[in-house]
Amino acid sequence: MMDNTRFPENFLWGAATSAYQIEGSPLADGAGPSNWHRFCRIPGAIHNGDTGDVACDHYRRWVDDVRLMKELGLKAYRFSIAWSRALPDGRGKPSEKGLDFYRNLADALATNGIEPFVTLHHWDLPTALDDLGGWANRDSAHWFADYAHLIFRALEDRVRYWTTLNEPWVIVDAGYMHGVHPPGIKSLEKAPLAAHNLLRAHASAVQAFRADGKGQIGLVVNLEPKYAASNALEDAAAMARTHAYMNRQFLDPVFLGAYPDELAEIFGRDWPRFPEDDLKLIQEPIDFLGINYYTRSVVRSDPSSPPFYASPVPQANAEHTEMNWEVFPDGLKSCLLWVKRRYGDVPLYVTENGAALADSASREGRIDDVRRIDYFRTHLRAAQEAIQQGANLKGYFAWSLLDNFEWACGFSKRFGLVQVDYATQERTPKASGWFYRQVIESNGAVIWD
Ligand code: IFM
Repeated sequence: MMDNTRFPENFLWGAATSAYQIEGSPLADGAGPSNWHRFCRIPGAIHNGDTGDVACDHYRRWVDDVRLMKELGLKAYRFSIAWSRALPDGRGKPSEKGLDFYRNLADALATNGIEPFVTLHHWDLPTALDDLGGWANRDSAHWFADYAHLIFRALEDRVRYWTTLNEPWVIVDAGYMHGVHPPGIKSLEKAPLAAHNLLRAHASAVQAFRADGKGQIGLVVNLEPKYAASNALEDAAAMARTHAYMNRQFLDPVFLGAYPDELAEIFGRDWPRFPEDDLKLIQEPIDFLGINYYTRSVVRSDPSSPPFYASPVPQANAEHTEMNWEVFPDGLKSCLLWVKRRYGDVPLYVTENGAALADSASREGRIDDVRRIDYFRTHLRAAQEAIQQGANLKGYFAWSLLDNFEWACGFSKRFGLVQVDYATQERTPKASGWFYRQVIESNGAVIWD
C-alpha cells in the first residue's frame, strides 16, 4: 500500500533557475549578446533600468552555488544553457569556453550527487538570430535543432534529463503579442507564426536527440487553469478561448496533432494555414512533460477587449503574491489531472512552482518567510493529492534556488529559497530553504505536519 504521507520512491526533488536570470557576465569569454541583453538597454523596458549584467554573478560563483545546493539537500538542479555562450552568433562556430562552463557545472553537480536537469532554451535568444526575425523566421527550427545537437554532444555523458523550451507561451505572448519581452513586437500575424516555429523547433530538437542523444527529453509549459466568472454562456466561451490560447495552444499539437479550433476564431484572418507535415513533425513523442504552475485565473466575457473578448476578474478576497498572482494550490492538482485526462499518462514533472514575496530579515539576519513555506506546503499537498488520484508525477522543482532577475520586473520580485544581497552577492538561505531541505529528507512527509 502506498504511504499517503510520502511521495513515490525516487521522486526527483530539485530547484530551478535560468541562465539570464542568474549568471551575469553575459559577454564573458567570447559569448555573444542575447535578445535580453539588448532589450534591457531599452529605456523603460525593465523596472528600475535593471539588467542581467551581474544578476547573481553565478557565472563566477557557481562553485559556491553548488555547495549551497548540497547544503539544502537538493537531489536535482534545473538550469538552462545560454545559447549565445555556446554559439556566440547563434549558429556556426561554437565557443569551447562557453561550453566548458556548463561541462564544469554538470561535473560539480555529479560530484555532489545532484542530478542536472537541463533546459536548452529559457528565452535568451542570440541577437544574431533575433536580427533575422527570431522565432517568426521559419528557419529558427533548424537553428535550434543544430544548437540542440551541439549541446547534446557536449554534455551527453553528464546529463540524463533534457527539456527543449521553457514556457513557449510566454515567449509568444509577452514577446510577439504584447511586446513586453524581446523582440518587443505586438503582432497578431507574427504571434501564431512564432508559436508554430517554436513547436517545430522543439520537435526538430527531439528528433536530433533520438538520433544520438542519451537519456530522456521533454517540453516545459506553463499552465494556468481558467475558470468562468459565472454560468453564463458568454463567460464559458470566454473561458474556453483563454484556455485554448494559454493551455492548449502548445499541448494539443504535440499530443493530439491539431491546434484548438478557438485559435482560428481568436486570430481571425491572421490565423495561418500550417502545412500538414509540420503538424506530423510536432507530434514527435516526448518522454515527459514539465509543468510550471503558479496561479489560476477567473475570466468573464468582455466585448470591448479583442482578440480574446475576455477579461480577468480580480479575486479581491483571495491571497496574492507580489506578482499579484492569486495563491490557488488546488489549481496545481487540476492541471496535473487535466493533462492526464486530456493527453494520456505521460510522466510529469512540476518544473517550476513558487512565490514572489517581500521577505524581511529579523534583527539576527534570519529570513522567516513563513508565507513562502505555506505556499510550498499547500502546493505540495495538492501535488500529492493529484498523485493519489492517478497523476504520474515524477518530480518537483521549486522556483527558484536564488532570488534573481525577474525579467521586466527586474530585481523587484524575490522568488528564492535563498536570499541574494545584490550589493554584496551574499547568499542567505531563507526559512523556506531549510523547510525544503526537510521536505526532501522526509520525501514529503513534513508537508503534513
Ligand atoms: O522567473 C520566471 C521564470 O523565468 C519562468 N517561469 C515563471 C517565473 C516567475 O515569473
